[in-house]
Amino acid sequence: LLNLKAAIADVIPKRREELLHIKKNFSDVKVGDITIGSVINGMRGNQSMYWESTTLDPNEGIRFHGKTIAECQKLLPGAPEDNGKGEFLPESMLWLLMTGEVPSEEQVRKLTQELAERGAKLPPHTEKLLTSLPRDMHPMTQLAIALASMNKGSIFAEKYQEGSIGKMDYWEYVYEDVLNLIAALPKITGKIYSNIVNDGEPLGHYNVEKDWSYNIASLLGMTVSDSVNMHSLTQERSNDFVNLVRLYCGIHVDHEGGNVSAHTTHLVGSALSDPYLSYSSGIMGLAGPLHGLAAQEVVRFLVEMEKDVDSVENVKQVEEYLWKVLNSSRVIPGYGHAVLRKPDPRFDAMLNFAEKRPKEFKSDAKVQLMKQLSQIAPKVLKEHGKTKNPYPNVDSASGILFYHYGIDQLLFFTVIFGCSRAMGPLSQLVWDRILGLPIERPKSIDLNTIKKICKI
Ligand code: AMX
Repeated sequence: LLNLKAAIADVIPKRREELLHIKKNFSDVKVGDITIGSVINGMRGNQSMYWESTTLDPNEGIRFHGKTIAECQKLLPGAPEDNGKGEFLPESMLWLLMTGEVPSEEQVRKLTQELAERGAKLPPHTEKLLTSLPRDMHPMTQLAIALASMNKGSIFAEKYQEGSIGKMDYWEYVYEDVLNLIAALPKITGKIYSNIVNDGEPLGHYNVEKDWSYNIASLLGMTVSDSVNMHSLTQERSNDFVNLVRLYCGIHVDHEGGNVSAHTTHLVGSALSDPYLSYSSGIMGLAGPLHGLAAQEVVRFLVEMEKDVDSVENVKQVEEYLWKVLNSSRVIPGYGHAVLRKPDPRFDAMLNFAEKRPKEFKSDAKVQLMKQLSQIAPKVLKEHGKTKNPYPNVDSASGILFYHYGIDQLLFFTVIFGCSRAMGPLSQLVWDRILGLPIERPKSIDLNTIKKICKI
């Protein structure tokens, strides 16, 4: 089956049957105990959400339908022009997330083409709205506004209003919205970036023959053939940048269901708000400094630290700098995680990207500092003794690599994260409707109830 929707339809009957069987026969089986600690501490460790495609192992990191990042890098198809030497395409990951199957080259080519065609034209009102926004408006606000505005064209919302579709068919219309939303992201992202750096004037062309990440790069002004080529990149460096976007977007798609952006999208969608409204809400959460905005915080941190230390080799000075931060009750951005307890394999993947290109990155002191920090900070954080995970998360490497190629608008990084993150939570939204999951409504408890339970 070459068409993604048909491939999903093919696996639906079996999955529906499995979940129905579990619901009918095992609904009373206990998953775990909820403690008072979990209630007042951000629901940590509380296993109470169903998530279809990814799980986060505290030690091994993320798995996409059971596959690690390294396995995905081996198995998922890349762009034809890279001849197997580049990164896998986020389109390949989207296929895996939606179907649970590794796609063939041909399936990925078709999906790439379908997304490129769907994304060739933004709805005129969204384009106009983006043009009208203040140039200094927070890029994530611009993204959330653009996505929410696309709800005007939601096929699911329209069909639902008409009352013409049954519950088991909702997914088909949600799917259409989800694909249209993901397809629109390169143009929206390009428009936001050009609002910030070029007074709204386009920095590149949308090329319908190319893949989703290539178009993001082009519209940021970063390809040789389809952009104004903002930083006079050579063909080789431009190809590397496109592959950086592919890698970054391929591995940020999902991090199981409980993180703020994924959970928000799922929660809002459970009220049957359409995918545009649901993901726009997820984007609002991704904008927080403890979540997606951390990449920007890291770049700022590295830029400041580089000014303060004589050399990246000066371990003692770097340690002192870190202690200064910790002693002033600030966090070390890019370190720690709510679930992970080991270095983030996504961090390793980003670091490997730089390590594979020594000529490119060796003389970039900030990139070297990022690498050096991943050796020093865990020791300092362990000594500090508070954080449960003293190791680098993905954000400690990602922003600084974009910065290296000249994307220096720090607040903008999270928009690229927002492009990638659309794929996981929105695949889940399709599955939420396939499986007929209900509106979410956990029970909250007040202080008196807590005291009663604790007998105090
Ligand atoms: N630097 C200093 N202190 C840290 C720390 C860090 N990097 N990470 C955690 N801590 C502190 C916490 O603030 C908390 O202190 P408190 O008891 O005084 O409130 C204590 O250690 C225990 O926290 P935890 O259970 O280890 O982490 P958490 O689940 O509460 O929070 C996270 C997780 C990611 C928000 C936190 O580690 C953090 O703030 N990190 C820095 C920001 C960051 O890198 N965020 C990106 C996360 C990945 C993503 O979503 N993109």
